[in-house]
Formats: sequence, C-alpha cells, structure tokens
Amino acid sequence: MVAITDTVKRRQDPYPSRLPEERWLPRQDKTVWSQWCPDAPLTAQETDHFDRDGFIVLRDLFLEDEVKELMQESAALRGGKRELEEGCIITEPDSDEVRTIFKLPEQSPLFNRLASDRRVAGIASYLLGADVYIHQSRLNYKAGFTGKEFYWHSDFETWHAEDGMPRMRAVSASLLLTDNDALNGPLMLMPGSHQHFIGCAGETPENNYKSSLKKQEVGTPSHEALTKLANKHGIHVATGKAGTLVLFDCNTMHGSNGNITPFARSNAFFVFNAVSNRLEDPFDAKKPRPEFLGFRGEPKPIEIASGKLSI
Ligand code: 6CS
Ligand code: FE
Repeated sequence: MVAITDTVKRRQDPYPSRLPEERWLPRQDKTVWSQWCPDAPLTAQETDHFDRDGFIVLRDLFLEDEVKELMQESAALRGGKRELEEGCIITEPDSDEVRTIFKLPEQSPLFNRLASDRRVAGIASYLLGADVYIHQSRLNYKAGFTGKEFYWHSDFETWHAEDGMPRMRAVSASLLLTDNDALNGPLMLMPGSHQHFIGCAGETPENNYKSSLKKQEVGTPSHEALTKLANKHGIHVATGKAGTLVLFDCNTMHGSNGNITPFARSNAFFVFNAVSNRLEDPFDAKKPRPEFLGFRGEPKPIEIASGKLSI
C-alpha cells in the first residue's frame, strides 16, 4: 500500500515566485527559438544581439507618414475622441491622468493592423519560432511633469505568477510614439538579465493588479538583487525618435523613471506569446487577472501582414 503523506504535491513549476524568501534560478528556456536564414526579418547580427542582451532597438523600420498616423491615432484614443471599452483605462496613482489604455487592437483598426505587421508580429514569430497571438497590448502614456515611474521588474514574473504563462516564450514590442531621450523617463533595460529568474519574496494580494498597474510593489526584486544584477550586467537606456521599435524578451529586467520634463513620452506596446505557451491557472495567485491583462481564450495565430500600414 502506498503511504499517504500529508504533503500536498506542488504543481511542477520551473519558475517559482511570491516566496517566503527571494530565490535566483537559471533560465530554463531558449531566448531565440529559430535558426537564422537569409529571409528572416532580422539580420544574423541582430538575432545574436537579441539572444545575448534580451532586447534590441530597431530604428527606421517605419515610414515617416506611418509614424505620423500612429501618433494621431494614439492622440485620438487618449483624447476621448473614441469610445473605449470600459475597464481598459488605468490612471496615474495620484490623479485622473491617463497612464495606460489596454486592448489596443480591439479599439483601433490602425493599431490592429500594426499588431499583425511583419515588422512587429513577424519579428516576434521569428524570434519565438512559433505562431504567435497577443497576450496583452497597451498604449502607455507618461505625461510631462506628472508621469510616474515603472519600478524594476521582469514581465514574465507577473505573467507567470498572476496569469499562468507557463514558459518564457513571449516577447514584447514597444513602438515609440514620442521621441524618447535620456530625460523624459525612457525604458531602461539590463542586458543579459533575461538569463536569471528572480523568484520574488512576498505573497500575491487579492486583486493585486488594481494597484500594481499604477505602482508595482509585489513581484519586484530586492535592492540587493537589483544591485547585483546591475553590477553584473549594467543598465542600457533605450532612447530613440518616434517610430523606433524596442523588442525585449519577457524576462528582461526593466523599468523607467518618472517624467518631470514638459515632454510627454508614449509608446504602443504589444506582447506576443507562442500559441503553444497559452495561459494556464496562475502559478502564484488564487485567481487569474482579467482578460484585458492576459488573453485566456483559445489563441488564434496572427496572420502576418506585409507592406505599408493602411486600413
Ligand atoms: O501587469 C503587467 O502585466 C505588466 N505591468 C506591470 C506594472 N508589471 C508587470 C508587467 O510588466
Ligand atoms: Fe514591464
């Protein structure tokens, strides 16, 4: 007879987090899942760069008038000129200023077209060696003077713990819709940090997303861990003019400062996940977050669109 033990079998989890104590583990998944070939949407050098650093900044992928149209569309969405789906808007922690609008393709045909573009979804699908779908999408807006910081985090840590994304096989694409320089709170990334999974200390509070989207406090590494990571890997600042595309692996450590300059900073942000990596039950939270933060339906592969953006 098999002895019945009183220990509950823990679900198999290569990336445990929200623990009594912080814990470092090595990455168990590839970063680049395709073999480079001449018709790939990135050069061999760009592919190696992404593999090594966990991100790449791509300039001049989009035409000037494509970028202009996207900027106008973004202003219209933010400026109350469109009916937006309820519950998809997040404001700043201390004011009613718009910080994020979620579900971008659902609310705008032009952003929907952008999301399936070869220069965005095509590159994501190539890097992940898989058909992809959108896990999350958002328009981030950091207002001049009042836009607050995003503290250091790995996106995967939250998506795994709170949404149930099983493996590191997702990539984020951030298209800059304003010029980003060193001053207006640009994205900062730690090159090479994607090779470490930092299981964070602390439990997930109920409905954590309600505060974490304004100011994340759970699922962030300790000062010691961040110091160690930054000393080992350094910090890169992803500056560029509007139209620049920043692609980064789901586990790359990143964050951004507040914006006290008069110059707003905004970007359109799409997270592509491999269809084979669809969400399960959360690994470290009682119930999953709402659909606007992580798509939970049957993933449908994006059909990649080529040519100039048009609707
Ligand atoms: O909640 C999310 O999905 C994203 N937002 C924050 C503030 N942290 C984790 C992840 O990047
Ligand atoms: Fe993030």
